[in-house]
Amino acid sequence: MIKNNFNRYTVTAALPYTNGPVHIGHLAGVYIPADIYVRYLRSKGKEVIFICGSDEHGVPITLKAKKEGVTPQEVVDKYHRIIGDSFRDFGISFNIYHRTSSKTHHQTAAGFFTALYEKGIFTEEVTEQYFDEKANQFLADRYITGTCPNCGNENAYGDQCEKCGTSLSPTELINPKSTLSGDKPVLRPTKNWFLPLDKMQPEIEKYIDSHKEWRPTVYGQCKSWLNVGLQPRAMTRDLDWGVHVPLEDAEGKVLYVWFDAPIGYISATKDLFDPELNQQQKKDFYLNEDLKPQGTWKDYWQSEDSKLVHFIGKDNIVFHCIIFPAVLMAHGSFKVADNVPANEFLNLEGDKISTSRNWAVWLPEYLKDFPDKQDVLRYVLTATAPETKDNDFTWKDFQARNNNELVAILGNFINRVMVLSHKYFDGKVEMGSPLTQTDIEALAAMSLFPEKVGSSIEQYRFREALAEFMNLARLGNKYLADEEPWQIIKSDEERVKTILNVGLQISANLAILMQPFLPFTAKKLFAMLNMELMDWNRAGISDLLGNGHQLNKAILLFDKIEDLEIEVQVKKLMDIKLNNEQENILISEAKPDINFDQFAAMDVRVGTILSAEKVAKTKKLLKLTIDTGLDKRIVVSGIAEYFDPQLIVGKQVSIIINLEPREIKGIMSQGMILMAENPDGKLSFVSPLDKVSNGSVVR
Ligand code: B3M
Ligand code: ZN
Repeated sequence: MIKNNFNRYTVTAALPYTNGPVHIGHLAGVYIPADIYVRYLRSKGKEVIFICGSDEHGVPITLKAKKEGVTPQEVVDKYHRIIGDSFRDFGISFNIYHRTSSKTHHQTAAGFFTALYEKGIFTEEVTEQYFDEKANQFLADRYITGTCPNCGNENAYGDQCEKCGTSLSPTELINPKSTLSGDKPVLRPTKNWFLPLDKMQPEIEKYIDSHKEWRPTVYGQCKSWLNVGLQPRAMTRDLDWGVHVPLEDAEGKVLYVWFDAPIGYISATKDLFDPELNQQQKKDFYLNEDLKPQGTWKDYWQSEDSKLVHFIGKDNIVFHCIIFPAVLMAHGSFKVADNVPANEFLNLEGDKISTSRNWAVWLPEYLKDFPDKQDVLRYVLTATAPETKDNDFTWKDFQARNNNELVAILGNFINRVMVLSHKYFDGKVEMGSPLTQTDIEALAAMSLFPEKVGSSIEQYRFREALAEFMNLARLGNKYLADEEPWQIIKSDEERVKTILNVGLQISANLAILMQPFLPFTAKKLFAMLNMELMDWNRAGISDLLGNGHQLNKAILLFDKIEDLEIEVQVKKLMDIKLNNEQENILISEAKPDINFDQFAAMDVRVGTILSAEKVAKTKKLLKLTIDTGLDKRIVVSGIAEYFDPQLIVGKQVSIIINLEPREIKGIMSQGMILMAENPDGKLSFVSPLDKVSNGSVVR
């Protein structure tokens, strides 16, 4: 189990940008693994603080404000609440969910900058930065995109390429473009303060090299950047939204969001331990007063006997493993992370989750459609977590895991033990005939699970830990199926008492071990077993429920999810995909205006296709015979790729009959069929909805 000399734990989860709700990718990538880890440590009786909050600065916020026509403060106030509520609703058990627009954070982040400035850490440089003349502002971070010099991704941002994770400066982008005006920006001189990561490389390298136990994806990415060589990075920006640079000659400049945001973990910890926090602040920061951490904020950030773990997504590795540690090392009074178990990305139905394309399962919407099924989502997102590679969430798999694992294995076992205990012994825990060898082996096997599950959690292998947990439920099911109490109740009641006793002890152990993964279900199970919540250290014991213990009523812990519920979700996503395709399609520009006479000169009639055949040696042409109501004529039309000649005979079409005849492939064509061309190139006939006479005038 936990073999180390840490007395307390500081666990942080990446601060989500408050530019939109959180979705299943956030939960899978960061917040569920972090919550499992923290709940486990608390269950082990460890001193833990779980820190998070809203990342309220940076260009994502100001872009959203511009898009919604509101102020950045209004954006962050709106989404801080939405996100904080979602985390609460899904049982993400932060001690505090803080926010970087808070006074404490501005003071703390500015204080960090001043401390480094006064130590002469920063280099002050006037450099050429990209400027958008139309928008009249400098272009930092997500205000500018271009091609990543490292991997060729054409949508890299001015500070980072999300595809390969590399940290960038705008001037490193190839073919830079302003995201405000779309124009090619110009270069203008401006002063900023740089963190000399190049000079700090030896110290940073020593730190990274001391953590070969980190996930290979994390350690490997850090080493690849170190091998390329770290570059100085500007820690200030020419922006107006953020923490103002606390210097005289820094008008109109704020701290780089990735300088200030990780310091948000420290600001949040300060407020967590601030006894002067008022009710409004406690509410705004989602302060969990049921959790009463001991000590002071410094115990968690400035003493080596506290373990610091950052839970993040892979696109945040450079900031948490290189830049933030460099800032902390430069400051000198803070410890740096002991581990950074970054997850890869979760895709949705085979496509990358995207806020801008609304390609996501948003948490508020999930809860509306699946109220009281938070644990089902927690279970599925843990079982399919992208711990070592990107993974895919599908609604079919969601339904399958609920029905075939939670209902059929875990729920079924507990329900059978509970129902039989009530049916045969009025819900009392009884001990009948002595334990058999099989019973002893089952209980012995059960006693190994706390270590098996716990050890995987401590190594940040949460998928494996959950699978081990489910193996205990499988063990219970097998034990019951082998012992068949329902078969022998008439012949050997004393034996059945013992069998159900063993089954109940396994159920009680499942309740303890499920707490980190399925906190809502654990609560229901403890209530059903009429047990108080128990810590991990009680797990493995085979008499958690003493003889005579009275169980409460049996309730179903999980229920089946029907096909229709899933079809609704899949249809919702397909509609989003279709809508995106429609939006992305470039509708051709309108032609110049004409006057009425020009329009009236065209003579368009309804006609019927009498015959159709392919024109020899062509791919696209059909030779049609059309009854125009005035005559029967030949028209050659470029629709062969879209229509089978046999299937369009008898179809009514709109035809221009006074178009000058043209010879096409040796055939005299007398007119033109009107077709609607979808932006994706697909053709459709322009026909009257109802059957009309041939020769009817289209006006
Ligand atoms: N706001 C999350 C992101 O990159 C970023 C994390 C900050 S953690 C200090 O989406
Ligand atoms: Zn890249």
